[in-house]
Amino acid sequence: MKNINTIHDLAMFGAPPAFQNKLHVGRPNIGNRKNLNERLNNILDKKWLTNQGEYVQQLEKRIASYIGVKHCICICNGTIALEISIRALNLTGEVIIPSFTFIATAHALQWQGIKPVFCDIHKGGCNIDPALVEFCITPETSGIIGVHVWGAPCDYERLTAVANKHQIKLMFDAAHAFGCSYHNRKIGNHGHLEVFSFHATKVFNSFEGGAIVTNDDTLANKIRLMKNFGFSGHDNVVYIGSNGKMSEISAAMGLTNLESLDTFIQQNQIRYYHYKKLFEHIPGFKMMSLHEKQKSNFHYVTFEIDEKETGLNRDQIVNILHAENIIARRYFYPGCHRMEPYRTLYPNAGRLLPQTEHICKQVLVMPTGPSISKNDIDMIYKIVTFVVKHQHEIKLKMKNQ
Ligand code: T4K
Repeated sequence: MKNINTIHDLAMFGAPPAFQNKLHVGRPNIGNRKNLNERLNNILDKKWLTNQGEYVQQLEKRIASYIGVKHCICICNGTIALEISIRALNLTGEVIIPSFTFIATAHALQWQGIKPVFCDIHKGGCNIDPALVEFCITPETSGIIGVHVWGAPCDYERLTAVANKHQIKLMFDAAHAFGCSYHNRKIGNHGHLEVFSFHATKVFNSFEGGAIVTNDDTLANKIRLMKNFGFSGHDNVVYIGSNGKMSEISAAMGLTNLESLDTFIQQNQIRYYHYKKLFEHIPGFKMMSLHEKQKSNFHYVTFEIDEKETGLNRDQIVNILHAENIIARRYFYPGCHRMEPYRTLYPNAGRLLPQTEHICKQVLVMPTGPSISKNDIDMIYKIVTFVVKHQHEIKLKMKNQ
């Protein structure tokens, strides 16, 4: 399909005007600037920029208390946090993960010579299916990494049962799930450990950043050493390690944003329900539902597009929205198994991933967060309604180009 010049074409059909400025998924949330600037000045005055400084220590304590977990170790980003976690748990051979995740989950394994074994997700959601995990286990399997996609909790109970039965490790990529809860307990308390991303695009950001949280004292000590080259005091290296340290500037941003996190989540929630109220009237735009036992951070507004009803497929809709300056995203298209090096290494992986293949073609993530107003959402709704209503003319126009 060719990209149509949709601004021009939709306008010809009498569509509402396109947005003047681009509306993005993932605009950063920024807390109180005065507090941030004070902290930045303090860093510069004290000339202590990194290496487990005062702000990193404060942030670790506050996050641990917010989550209700014993240990929080701040790391320079979520990907390095995954890599260090994988090492700290001694994962080797094969590790089972979903393919429907950001590529970092798979790379963190492959980068260390461990084979990611892609498992399908369950119907009606986007998380790894515990029933299928069992079929992926071989004598080489050392662990499972569940991913709480869109902040929706994995099926902790069943994954724990599988991991215990086969005596393998269980950890979670909780990159999307900061501030989310399951059964009134904050995500971050399950498996051997859980990993957050504090990237700029996340509900809670520290510019770049991440954290590993765990209730296991021994593991926490090991991770602390590993993120600092394995140093235990001056001149004494006790493990192979890396440099996973968070800088003071990131921690200053983290502390500032933590003070506003409840507000960010409330603002997300208002937008989430505004989308829901409007879009439930649009055929073929099914909003991904929340788990009944879940408290969400409402950071992602995701739809499953049913082409039979919209008349246009997801990619056609994304092209049209982009031309209208609505920069919706296709996370996690085309699925890790269809990206390098995995598509070359495992060319047949898709045969075992029917639900992943299906969802990868249907998901659409809409712009949201405090930088998107309710009026913006009203306009997005009008444009989408228009597109669905005029699907036949638009399709004809596309065919003739
Ligand atoms: N596991 C999972 C499940 C993850 O989703 C991620 C990261 C990780 C692990 C790894 O954690 P980190 O190592 O990243 O801490 C973005 C993020 O870069 C990535 O962190 C995130 N997942 C992924 C889901 O989304 P892209 O390729 O979409 O980034 P990009 O540059 O296209 O930005 C997205 C949108 O955000 C843009 O349309 C504009 C907006 N934006 C972005 C930045 C960086 C801004 O407005 N300002 C900004 O500063 O990956």
